[in-house]
Amino acid sequence: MANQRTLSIIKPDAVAKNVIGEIESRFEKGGLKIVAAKMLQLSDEKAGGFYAEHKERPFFKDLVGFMTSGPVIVQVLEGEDAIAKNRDLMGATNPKEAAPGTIRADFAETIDANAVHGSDSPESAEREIAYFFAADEICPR
Ligand code: RTP
Ligand code: MG
Repeated sequence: MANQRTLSIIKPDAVAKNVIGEIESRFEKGGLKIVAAKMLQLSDEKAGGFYAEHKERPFFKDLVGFMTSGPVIVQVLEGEDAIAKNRDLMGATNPKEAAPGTIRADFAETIDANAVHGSDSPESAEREIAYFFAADEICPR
């Protein structure tokens, strides 16, 4: 599998818990490089647009409410098979089902506040990276 990029978000619960560094360390030790990053307070509009695929789901309103409840880190991770690798490091959506040693198992308690986001396909990675970053804000290295 070739070098890939994926969009990662450290969600408000993890930022509030002050575990940004510990989560970044998982990515770096897992072989992913941070090639772009910024801290943002998302608006309802920005968070809703990001999760547009879930617009009709019953949890959409709570999801937007949670994602705007405090600052997030949005970032681009790069590496071999980065999309799948990131999701492996994150663990299952529901932290109660996440494998031991994954970010969600170690830093999250509920499916609503589950510490991190990661793109789920090359198509969503491309859309999500462009949603938050201009080309000149990404620094391959
Ligand atoms: P994410 O998009 O945040 O990386 O999470 P994911 O791919 O593992 O899960 P996804 O199906 O895309 O859902 C997005 C977020 O919505 C919340 N969710 N709640 N109550 C529920 O049944 C439910 N299902 C999903 C989660 O916070 C999930 O991260
Ligand atoms: Mg998802």
